[in-house]
Amino acid sequence: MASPILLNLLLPLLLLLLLSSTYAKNLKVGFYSKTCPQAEQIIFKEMTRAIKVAPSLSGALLRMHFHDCFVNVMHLMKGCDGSVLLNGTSSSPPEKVAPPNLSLRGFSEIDIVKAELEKACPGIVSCADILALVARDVVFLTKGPYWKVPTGRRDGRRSVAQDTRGNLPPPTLNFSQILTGFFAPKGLNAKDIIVLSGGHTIGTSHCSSFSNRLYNFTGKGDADPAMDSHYRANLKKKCRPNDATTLVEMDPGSSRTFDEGYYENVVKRRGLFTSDDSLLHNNKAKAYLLRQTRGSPLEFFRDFAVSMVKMGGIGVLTGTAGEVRKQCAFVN
Ligand code: HEM
Ligand SMILES: *[C@@H]1O[C@H](CO)[C@@H](O)[C@H](O)[C@H]1NC(C)=O
Ligand SMILES: *[C@@H]1O[C@H](CO)[C@@H](O)[C@H](O)[C@H]1NC(C)=O
Ligand SMILES: *[C@@H]1O[C@H](CO)[C@@H](O)[C@H](O)[C@H]1NC(C)=O
Ligand SMILES: CC(=O)N[C@H]1CO[C@H](CO)[C@@H](O)[C@@H]1O
Repeated sequence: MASPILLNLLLPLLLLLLLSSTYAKNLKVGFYSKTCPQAEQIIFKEMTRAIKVAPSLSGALLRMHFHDCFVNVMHLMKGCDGSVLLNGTSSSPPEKVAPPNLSLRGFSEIDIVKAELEKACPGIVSCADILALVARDVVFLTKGPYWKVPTGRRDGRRSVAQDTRGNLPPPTLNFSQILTGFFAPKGLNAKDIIVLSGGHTIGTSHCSSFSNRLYNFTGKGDADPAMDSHYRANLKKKCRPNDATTLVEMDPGSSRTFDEGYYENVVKRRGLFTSDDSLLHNNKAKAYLLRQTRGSPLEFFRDFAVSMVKMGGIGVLTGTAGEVRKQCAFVN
């Protein structure tokens, strides 16, 4: 039997080893270049097909990677580990059915990609990496930037609905609340919020995610005075009170094109969520917003790629931690 003294010495060392295997620096561009050289090509080809058939998937799939990375229980170092895709067991409902994830779509598209990868290179490409590569591809396919995605993530083995609470930022929060409550604890900073919020240039939102700003902002049946009144009138035509099903474009008229339109909207007080509008009330964010309204997306594109790589490194499992799932909906 090991002596308690030996254990006392070994345990911290073991923990250190465990933790170091979760550092994002262990990811690398081209991780599959020997084990599955065609992996990224297979994903890109399938995404090209899918976005052509169902353009609205682009927003859903970008958001899915964000959610995967942010559901991060600190003591378990869980982050971009594909857990958002798990179906769970009857005794523990999966992240999929937790309230903030109800609006997630695109699971079956991930299953299609995974099935093709399993055919080409069984058991090699993780679901967590698929989400990161798919997010990059949908941005590129909607005319946004392209970037090299560091890979080598492994899939986690735990998913409970409980995990999403307190991890995903609600749209009703302001900039400083999102920074201190959600981004900073994950190693992301104010600039990352400003830049990644630009992801709202594609995709749709349910009316219920912002209808408080139209109908009942302070609980007195009032509207949010911070929202442009013409924009509000238009939204009210689309969204009835307590409307849980209608979808609206987040960047009206250009919600399938990744561009700087989001920032132009926010500057015009046409950000959909309080969290979007709050960028206008932070000096650093406002300066950034204004620069993006000058007609060139280059600064935003470059920054978006950098912040996506950063986000993609949150709490990843690498080396021999976790596993490579055979099916993204189930642990092996
Ligand atoms: C900063 C904090 C954020 C908040 C509060 C937030 C909140 C939301 C909400 C409430 C929706 C609408 C969901 C619905 O009703 O269907 C949404 C959609 C979306 N979000 Fe965010 N989000 C944030 C950050 C991000 C980030 C970092 C990304 C990715 C880089 C992102 C990408 C998207 C996309 C693409 C959609 C559209 C989804 C679709 O078309 O189905 N968001 N977000
Ligand atoms: C996962 O569960 C959903 C219902 O929550 C079901 O529709 C879907 O078919 C399941 N996925 C798989 C691969 O069994
Ligand atoms: C953000 O919201 C919190 C809570 O309502 C408030 O205390 C804080 O002053 C707000 N920050 C800004 C910059 O508006
Ligand atoms: C507005 O919010 C208040 C407080 O949450 C609630 O009591 C009231 O019923 C709401 N009114 C409407 C029209 O939804
Ligand atoms: C698809 C699904 O799981 N919908 C459920 C989401 O959660 C709400 C409650 O928060 C249920 O009413 C839905 O049935």
